[in-house]
Amino acid sequence: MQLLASLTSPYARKLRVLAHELALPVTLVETAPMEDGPELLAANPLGKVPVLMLDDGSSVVDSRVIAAYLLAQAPGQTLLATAGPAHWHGLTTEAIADGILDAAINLRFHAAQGVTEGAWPDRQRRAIARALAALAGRIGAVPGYPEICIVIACEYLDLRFPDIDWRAHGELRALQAALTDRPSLAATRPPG
Ligand SMILES: N[C@@H](CCC(=O)N[C@@H](CS)C(=O)NCC(=O)O)C(=O)O
Repeated sequence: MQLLASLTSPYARKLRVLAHELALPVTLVETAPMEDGPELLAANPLGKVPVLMLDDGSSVVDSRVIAAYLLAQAPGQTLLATAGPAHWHGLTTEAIADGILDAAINLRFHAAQGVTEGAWPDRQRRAIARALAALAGRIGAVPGYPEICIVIACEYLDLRFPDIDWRAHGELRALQAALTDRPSLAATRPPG
């Protein structure tokens, strides 16, 4: 399997961590989405990364769908409950963490056009603040995939929005500190 992704994509990082954790044969193919390369557009009409290319030539798009696919390749995995309330709780945690990424990337695109203040950026920042507070209350006793998603979102804020003080939430600070040396996370940290 090949993962079309950039090294800084936080969505792709979730999947690179999963591949590492589950010892799945996933090769990273560095792909810059904004270049609109023909391989990417053929695999994902949305022109976004990450995309997982399967060995039969078909593609799986969107990080949450790809994550579900990778988890399904590892029967017996313990990173995400496979059914029941814990399953839906975990997926909801992932969705909230992804929502932080969505809002942060939205802020970046607007900033690139000179829009850093006003109703829309303020709305994104409020969403990030609420989501961080919510995630602080959703951390499970045994860190798994949902907790990995939380750490990836927090570290992405460090990379792009260091002014957003997610460490004000002691639970998030403790989680990131506990997971920082986990090999899968250490191996996928974005370059500077
Ligand atoms: N919901 C998508 C979001 C993916 C996404 O926004 N990726 C960014 C890179 S981090 C991208 O490809 N942006 C290019 C674009 O929006 O055109 C996912 O979870 O995979």
